[in-house]
Amino acid sequence: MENAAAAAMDGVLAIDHVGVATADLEATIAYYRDLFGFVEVHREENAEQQVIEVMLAAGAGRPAQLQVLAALSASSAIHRFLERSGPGQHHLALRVADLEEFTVGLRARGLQLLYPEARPGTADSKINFIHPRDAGGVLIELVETAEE
Ligand code: MC0
Repeated sequence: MENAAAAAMDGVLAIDHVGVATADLEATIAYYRDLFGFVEVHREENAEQQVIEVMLAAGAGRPAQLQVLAALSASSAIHRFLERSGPGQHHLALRVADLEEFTVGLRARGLQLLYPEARPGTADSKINFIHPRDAGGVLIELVETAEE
């Protein structure tokens, strides 16, 4: 992992969400709802990623977001993750102001992103990823949310 302290990237706005992989979507949703009061705020199938994802939120202004993910097919990264590691924390999503600008900055620092171009994410967002081997074992998603 690169030590970028001397020239930190500008443009991270928030932790957008934490992704949780599961083979049992409804049981996982019920767990976070019944124990912590998370409510479902969005549900979507992402054909490109081959996932169904459900965004859960808690807190006034919904600062806490969890994205529960299940695989739609064996070609999904979520399927591979579940096979290898079982259910659990899958990725950390950082919300950035401008994904294109941010990725240009990362590439200038020699970092590789998984996709050459941003891809569609939840609720019309744009997403890209940094591989866990380049990020201390954490799959980092970068997300630019759609204009409200
Ligand atoms: C794999 N590894 C992980 C990991 N997935 N480490 C931490 N967190 C994860 N989620 C580690 C393995 O343990 C292994 O470590 C190494 O990575 C294997 O690398 P690989 O051969 O490239 O493994 P693959 O084939 O499982 O692919 C990993 C990769 C994949 C990150 C490239 O998961 C991927 O393409 N992710 C991006 C897309 C994605 O995650 N989609 C689902 C969320 P060792 O130490 O054994 O080498 S879609 C989403 O989230 C959207 C809907 C949204 O938010 O809007």
